[in-house]
Amino acid sequence: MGIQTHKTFCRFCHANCAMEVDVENGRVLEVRGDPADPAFGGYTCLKGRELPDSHNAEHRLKHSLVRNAAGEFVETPMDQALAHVASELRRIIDTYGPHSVAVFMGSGGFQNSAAMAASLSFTQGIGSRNFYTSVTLDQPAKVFTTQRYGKWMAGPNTFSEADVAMFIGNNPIVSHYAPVGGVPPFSPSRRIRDKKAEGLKLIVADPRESDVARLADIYLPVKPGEDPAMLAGMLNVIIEEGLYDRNFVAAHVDGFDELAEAVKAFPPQVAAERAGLDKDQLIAAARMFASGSKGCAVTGTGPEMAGNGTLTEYLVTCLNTICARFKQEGEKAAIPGVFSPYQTARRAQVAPPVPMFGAEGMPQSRFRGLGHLGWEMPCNVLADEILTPGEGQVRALISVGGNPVVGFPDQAKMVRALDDLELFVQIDPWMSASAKRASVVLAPSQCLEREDITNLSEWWHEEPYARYTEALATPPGDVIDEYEMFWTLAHHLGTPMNLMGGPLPMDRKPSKQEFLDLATAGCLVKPSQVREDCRAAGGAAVIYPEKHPLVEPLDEGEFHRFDLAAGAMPAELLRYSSNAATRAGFDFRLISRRSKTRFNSIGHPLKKLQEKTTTNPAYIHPDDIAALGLTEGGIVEITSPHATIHGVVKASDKVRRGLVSMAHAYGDADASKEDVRERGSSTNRLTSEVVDFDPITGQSLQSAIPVKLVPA
Ligand SMILES: Nc1nc2c(c(=O)[nH]1)N[C@H]1C(S)=C(S)[C@@H](COP(=O)(O)OP(=O)(O)OC[C@H]3O[C@@H](n4cnc5c(=O)[nH]c(N)nc54)[C@H](O)[C@@H]3O)O[C@H]1N2
Ligand SMILES: Nc1nc2c(c(=O)[nH]1)N[C@H]1C(S)=C(S)[C@@H](COP(=O)(O)OP(=O)(O)OC[C@H]3O[C@@H](n4cnc5c(=O)[nH]c(N)nc54)[C@H](O)[C@@H]3O)O[C@H]1N2
Ligand code: SF4
Ligand SMILES: [Mo]
Repeated sequence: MGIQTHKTFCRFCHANCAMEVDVENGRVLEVRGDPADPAFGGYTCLKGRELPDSHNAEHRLKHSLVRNAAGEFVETPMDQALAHVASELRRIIDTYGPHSVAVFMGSGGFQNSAAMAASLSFTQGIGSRNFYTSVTLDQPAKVFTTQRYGKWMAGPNTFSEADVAMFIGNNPIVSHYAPVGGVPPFSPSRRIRDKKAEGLKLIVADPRESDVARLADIYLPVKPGEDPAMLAGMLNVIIEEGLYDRNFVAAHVDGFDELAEAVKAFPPQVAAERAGLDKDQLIAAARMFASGSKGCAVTGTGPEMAGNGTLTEYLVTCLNTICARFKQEGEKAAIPGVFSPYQTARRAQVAPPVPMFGAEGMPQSRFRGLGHLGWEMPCNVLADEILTPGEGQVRALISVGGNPVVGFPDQAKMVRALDDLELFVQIDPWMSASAKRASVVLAPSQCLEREDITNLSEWWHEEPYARYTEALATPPGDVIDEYEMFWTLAHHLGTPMNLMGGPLPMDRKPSKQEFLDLATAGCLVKPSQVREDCRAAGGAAVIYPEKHPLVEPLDEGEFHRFDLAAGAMPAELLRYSSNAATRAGFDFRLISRRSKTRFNSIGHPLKKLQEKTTTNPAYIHPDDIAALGLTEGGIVEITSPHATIHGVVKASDKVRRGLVSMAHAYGDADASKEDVRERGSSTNRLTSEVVDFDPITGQSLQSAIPVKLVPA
């Protein structure tokens, strides 16, 4: 057959970079960026370029594994493994009721365009409230805040039209992640440089001088966890100096006076001191942000995980709201979202409120007053739901592309919980830290062996850009797509799967195209149509300019306003102002960062990525290294009030003093000082979701963790 070249897109991460792939006899030979793609222009990163190794690796799981009576894994044909899982689920549901089955979709699951709809509809179909995703380990406050304090139906200003931008604990050059309004992940560094050449003013707040901080006009080295002081100080300046949009506030915003009163507790001197900043820099940042005409403040994971995530997100919402950083009538809607089923028009007004955590009638967990966020339970109750006897105790868990052993807070407790389950099914192409503890490991196909659409990445595309890729490589062994696994389980159990467009057929397995059409019903262009159009374009992306929704005028009959004084806000700011976050004896803070060579725990088995690093170094300021008697390349013992881990010391003058900056999702439950160079360690061993957590979302402290450091 010879070598064939196809156009497709990467699914190692959510960015979905446009790629060309060379395939011979169904085997992936090489991938490279597609220079002809209008959004990506040939851009890829070193993780995506390892897709061939990922698909072809010898030790990839090509068959499913089921534990026998002696506790050993036995290679089992997929249909038998699924029948076994279904019969175990039936027994558990019959014994304990439907809530005893939990499903967790992690970041490896999100990369399959059908897995979210499949796993959610499966869980709802069996009648369980216990559906979890990594969104609640990640940035639940963003979801909560936009719904609670007001969501502009037409969307925010986009990065391409901005003349000012502020990135708070977000490093898109490495993470390829930003909320809408931040920089899209298509060649992010070049995009920021180009915008700066056009005059963009960039403010970055991060306790370490991150990759993106090096491009900033104003860099604010904020103390971890003290973003609320910095933001309240900026709001204080903007309100005192009258730099906000008075007309917009009068027309659309309630609660402004309460906000203005609350930020009086943070005059610049007080705010700067608490946040560890220079007062004049803070004032300059406030003026720079407010003097722009378009452009948003956005946050990444850092400040959300640093203890006051909801308060931080709320203050960022206030900044964007009082400066009116939104799309206006007659403009194109911020993000067209070709595959997103939009039920509502994109109007120049605030959307009706959506019930969120704690709202009456929403499913509740048994812990800490936490309940459903949208349709999912927060991850930080899962270990307790498994370990605590009583009505609703979780006895079976299906994890699709998640890695609870390294991704969740309190590693030791999560491991106890997983080991306590009657059935733990891990859907994973690798013998990951979690797969090792499973009762059944189901081996999925990998991305180039699947059909997929770009629904995960489309919230970054300012144009109606869409793709449908064919399956281009032949799956080895006995592996199938995750949506087929959930369908087969539901088929065995006799339970329904209802998608956006109605029920899936359960008497015959639907094709992926049929599944995707139903899952996105009501979207701008159906996946089956995009598939045809992409085929006609030789597999390339298609842009549908005529489908771009325009922002419609305000509808007086459906009028809503932002409410900046709803719920716990701004009272939380006053609580924060009188509460200094100190922990006697733990004078350092461990802050999270992303590893360039891994996507969370994805990529550990790949050779070229291992050649770059096998550990997650502990980055520490050289003066702290000297003061603590540590040595570059030596091992540091890192102790929180909860536990101890080890790290390989790496000097970095980009990190503020008093900090250690480390990536998560390395190591394993049994990783130790002896193998920290080969495996790295799990920062989540240091955390506890019942000791340090956001009072509103339950988000655990996964950054700004109090620690002490000693040479090991
Ligand atoms: N301390 C601390 N903790 C954190 C964070 C932090 O910054 N600091 N970040 C949090 C965030 S933002 C997130 S999103 C979570 C992530 O937490 P999780 O989603 O639980 O963890 P991942 O490491 O992404 O798990 C990915 C799993 O998918 C598997 N996998 C790889 N390829 C495939 C595939 O093609 N198909 C399938 N089915 N599986 C595949 C991998 O082997 C791995 O087991 O961690 C959170 N935890
Ligand atoms: N290469 C790679 N890319 C990834 C991932 C990966 O593991 N590797 N993970 C993916 C996932 S799941 C997600 S959710 C996204 C996340 O995307 P981002 O949020 O952009 O993730 P980071 O690059 O860790 O950037 C977070 C920044 O917050 C800073 N920070 C830490 N604590 C604080 C604080 O208290 N305040 C402030 N202001 N800053 C703080 C850190 O120093 C860091 O620079 O990235 C995704 N992309
Ligand atoms: S940024 Fe993400 S999608 Fe793009 S090549 Fe890297 S891993 Fe793949
Ligand atoms: Mo994430």
